[in-house]
Amino acid sequence: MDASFRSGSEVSGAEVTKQHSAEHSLLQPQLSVIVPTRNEAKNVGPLLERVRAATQGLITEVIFVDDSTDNTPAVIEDEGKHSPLEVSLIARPLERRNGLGKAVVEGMRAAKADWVCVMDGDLQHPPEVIPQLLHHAYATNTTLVAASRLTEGGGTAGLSLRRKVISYALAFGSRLVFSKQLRKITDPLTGFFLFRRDMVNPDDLQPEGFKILLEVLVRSPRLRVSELPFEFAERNAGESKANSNEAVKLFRQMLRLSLSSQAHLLRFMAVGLTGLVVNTLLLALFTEGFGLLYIVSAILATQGSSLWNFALTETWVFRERREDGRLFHRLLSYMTVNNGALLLRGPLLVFFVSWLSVHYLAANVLSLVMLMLLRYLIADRLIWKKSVAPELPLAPITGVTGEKL
Ligand SMILES: Nc1nc2c(ncn2[C@@H]2O[C@H](COP(=O)(O)OP(=O)(O)O)[C@@H](O)[C@H]2O)c(=O)[nH]1
Ligand SMILES: [Mg+2]
Repeated sequence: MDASFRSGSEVSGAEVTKQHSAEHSLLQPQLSVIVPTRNEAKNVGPLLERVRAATQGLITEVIFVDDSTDNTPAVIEDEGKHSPLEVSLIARPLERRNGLGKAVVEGMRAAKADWVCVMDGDLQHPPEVIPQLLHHAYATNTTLVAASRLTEGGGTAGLSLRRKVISYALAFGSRLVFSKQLRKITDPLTGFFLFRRDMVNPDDLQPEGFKILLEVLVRSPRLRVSELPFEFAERNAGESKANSNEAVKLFRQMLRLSLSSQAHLLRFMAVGLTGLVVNTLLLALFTEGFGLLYIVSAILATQGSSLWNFALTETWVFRERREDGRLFHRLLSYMTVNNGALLLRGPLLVFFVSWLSVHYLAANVLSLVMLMLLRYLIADRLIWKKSVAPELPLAPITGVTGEKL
């Protein structure tokens, strides 16, 4: 086969080399397989051959994202030329080597197919499972399928007892913390999964260390998720790069993920506190300075502090959700909600004090917190709501066995 070789810049700033086979170079791939590698020279050849055999009938590209210190990149270039698959190599320069998870994200940016599969390069993830994952995605109408070592039918034969215990414990811990996002997932730390490319935005992902799937699941709320058991095999050749540092990085990642899923609420509350100060100052100014009746001052002060809150909410709390041209509409909605909240506090106070016999000071705080949450929900769900692109149906693809998937 007359393989061509060229250097390109498909990924911004990346050193990407591509080996195109004559067969597939002009065709849009149907499946992108991302393989992060660090010193896997002996595994590249067998991996490519087994991926080729397993994905026959599909136009498949394999993207290696490499951080090796051995001759793995040279082997990838050489094997890539001889493989009928479209093989790309992102060889990361020393200064861009920032861990396995972020290597996978670079691969996602370069992927061209509708479906993306992430797998290890040491054959612990058997390539024969790839078509099963794809088949499962279509059969269950899900947009991410995780290959699980820990569910019934799966296995961890390739792990030492120590690694098994760690895997179970970390899986258990992360399912506890992210129970909502992980309710259908037994093995959130598996490195073997397949997903629809349009459902995951690489810009939203900042994984630390090894655990990329957890990051994908927590940061991609549009995904419909399922899993499939598989047997985690022995390493083919070479050595594991996992060490106890990874557990520390995982804890940091979990902390950041849980904080960031509350980030909007925390910012909204911080803005609310500054608004309280502005409100009090204006109230004093109108009453003492201009001699207005305190009720009139309170109404005016609320307009002032609401404008202040709006400016901060627009430019900080929900800054990434601003839609051009609807600023006035958002301002009007926000002022209406805040004035409405003011009207609601009276009846709410009466309800707590007279009906539930709550002390009036506690009732006051309670009503403030409740209205803050209500205002937050309205702001989050209605005024600055996240725009969601509609999910377009994908064309069915003809699979490895020729059957319609
Ligand atoms: N690009 C890249 N790949 C890595 C890095 N560390 C590990 N890998 C690859 O990620 C996959 C899983 O790593 P491995 O050491 O086998 O971890 P284990 O299976 O948990 O023991 C293998 O393909 C490694 O070559 C890294 O820092 N950068
Ligand atoms: Mg491994």
